[in-house]
Amino acid sequence: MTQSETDIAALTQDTARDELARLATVLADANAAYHTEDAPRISDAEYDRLKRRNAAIEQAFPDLKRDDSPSDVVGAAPAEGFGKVAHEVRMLSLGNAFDDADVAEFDARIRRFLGLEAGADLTYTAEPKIDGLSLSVRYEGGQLVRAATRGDGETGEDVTTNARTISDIPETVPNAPDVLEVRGEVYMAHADFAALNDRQAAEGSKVFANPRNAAAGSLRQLDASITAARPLRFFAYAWGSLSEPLADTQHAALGRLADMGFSTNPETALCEGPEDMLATYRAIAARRAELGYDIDGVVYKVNDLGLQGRLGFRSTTPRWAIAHKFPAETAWTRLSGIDVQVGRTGALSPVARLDPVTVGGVVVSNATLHNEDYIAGRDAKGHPIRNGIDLRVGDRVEIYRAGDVIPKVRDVDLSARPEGTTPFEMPHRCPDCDSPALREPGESVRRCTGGLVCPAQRVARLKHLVGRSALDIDGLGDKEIERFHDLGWIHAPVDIFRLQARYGTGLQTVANLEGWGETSATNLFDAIEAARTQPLARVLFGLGIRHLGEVAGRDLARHFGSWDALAATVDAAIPAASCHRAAAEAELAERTKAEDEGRRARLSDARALAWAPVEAPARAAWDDLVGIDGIGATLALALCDALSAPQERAAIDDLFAALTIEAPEPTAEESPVAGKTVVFTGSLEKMTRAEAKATAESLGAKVSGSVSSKTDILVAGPGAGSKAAKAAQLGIETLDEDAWLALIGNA
Ligand code: JCF
Repeated sequence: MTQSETDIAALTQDTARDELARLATVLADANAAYHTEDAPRISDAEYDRLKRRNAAIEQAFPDLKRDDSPSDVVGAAPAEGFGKVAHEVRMLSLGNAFDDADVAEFDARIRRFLGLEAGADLTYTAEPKIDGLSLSVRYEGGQLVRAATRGDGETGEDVTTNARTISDIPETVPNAPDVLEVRGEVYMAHADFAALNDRQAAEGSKVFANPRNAAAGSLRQLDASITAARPLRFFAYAWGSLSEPLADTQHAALGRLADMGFSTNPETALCEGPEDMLATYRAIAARRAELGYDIDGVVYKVNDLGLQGRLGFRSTTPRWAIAHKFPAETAWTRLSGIDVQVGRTGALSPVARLDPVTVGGVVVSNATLHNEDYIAGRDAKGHPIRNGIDLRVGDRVEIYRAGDVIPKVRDVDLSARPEGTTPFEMPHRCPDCDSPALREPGESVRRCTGGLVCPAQRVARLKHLVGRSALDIDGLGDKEIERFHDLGWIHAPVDIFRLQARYGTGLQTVANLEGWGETSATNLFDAIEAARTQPLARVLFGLGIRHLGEVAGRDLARHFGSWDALAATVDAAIPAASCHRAAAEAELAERTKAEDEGRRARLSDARALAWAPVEAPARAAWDDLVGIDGIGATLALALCDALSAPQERAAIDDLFAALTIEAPEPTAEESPVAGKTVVFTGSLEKMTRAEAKATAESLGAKVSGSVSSKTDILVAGPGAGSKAAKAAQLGIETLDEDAWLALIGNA
């Protein structure tokens, strides 16, 4: 049994359900980061591992499979800013094979499905799997009419204007079927990527982490002239809607696409069965570095299109194709030191300093070590990783860099451990400000408790505040923040808005600093003045409060409308926060005890006891906070913590005093649901939950996640449960989806 199978066998219904919930969140986040924000947060190998783990748990506990199971998801929903395109034929992703046995099983499965006799001929194509992003290009009457990204497989982004700038994508196609959708991969060649990054660096613009990100960032430009200036290429490998078939085989269809003027991969080969496929895989892997573009595996497809048709699809992947992935690239080197960095929220992050080593073509000298448990050889649940072996300075370690994200340590060679090493100990005081650094129960991260007293946290938070998604001040980036902070000119957030008054004229001025002049100083002061007027959501996000991301910033801004209203509710809820925490701790303590009949009762007793001292107004304020759709107890706690810390509170109040908050978008006053609090429950059939929420909010309604006496309307779809019952009990108006649509006037 492998490691992962052992612990799946040890899972209970409860732990399996919890883990599936966690995997759904982690994978959805990873998906969003990868597809929508062009900024991968976890490596491809890690992503694949988590997805496999999820599938394995689902197989062991089929009843626990979630409605939002990551197994059913392809890519992520389209980002805002581009038009949407519904794909007539779904754009699929591929299942993965990781070793020879998986490839043999792929072939065996197909033979079983088709009922082929042993030894019967079955031909496959094998081609390099390009590490780019997929695109569907539609031609009508031989003329390019539309190009769309994959998006979530059903709906992609309209990138027609951008795609027209790619020279591998012809504008007109001779002898094409009347309707032709060509699918393939947009990518950037190594040489073009290097030249682009040189250019970007020279201009002081963003340097891309890898060709895939560069290709994605270039294709998904709202300004097509930028795409035009980027050297993108395209390999065609599949098709969507067709008014007539292209050919009888995959290989011949690729030949036709090539005849029509598309680039098809010249490495594509025909294989007679698994042995041949594996030989081709090894040959392509051996030539990987010479190809001139990134590939991350080999794609095999059944060659006969008639057989492809019979094989069909599973939920998101074709049965007739599979991607045989390359293992993540690794290299061994020496761990020369472990530094501890302090982040914006005070988290102490251990960073491995490495003797520089090349991994997958990039020189690596640092790697993330996550947290102290990871270094000690334990995962978040206390299970052993690396067979429980810890990492010590001086160790020989194996580094991997799959998906070109932050390098990580995969393994350690215990036999090479020098004498006299000692286990790493995470400092219990902040390396920057010497405040105590504490670990909360159930958390793997140790945090500096210095808050704004800690220079490292202060600088990190100032950088966050002026960042693109927050105040977005031109000319005030990370470097400038560090400089002004070191000079003591910007200490608290509000100092940004006092910079001109204090250092605009006189002896010490920004203009007199090295590298600055009158013009650049004036430009900076102008940009700061312009940034005084801000939407509430951006400022809330910019505060850098834990768990308060962009989405939560918008939700809170919409719900409260002003800082004063939000602060009043949080202030009122502060007594409830400590009770919530006490209840959670009591529950945690109870849960670690043996499972027995009385546990449930004791859990609810513990909860009731902890909540008993809370007065009604605090309780109401707390419920108001956590009742906002998308705002949970975790964020509510973080808000209470931030606002009850005197220094921090003063810094925030000062900042708001210096700002002008933009009036929120006027909502339709005459809308029948303006000002009403609406709750959606059960399944909606005509729109997604997200769309329903957005529509209601655009009509001036507040959307809440739970039913309370403040709820005005409950929209209940099929499968509505406890919320519908509670609404009935409270006498709240309940509508079905059609009645809701009729009410808002677009049934
Ligand atoms: O190169 C690729 N990334 C690639 C992706 C190649 C293929 O032949 C594919 C693919 C995704 C889906 N074929 C399908 C059906």
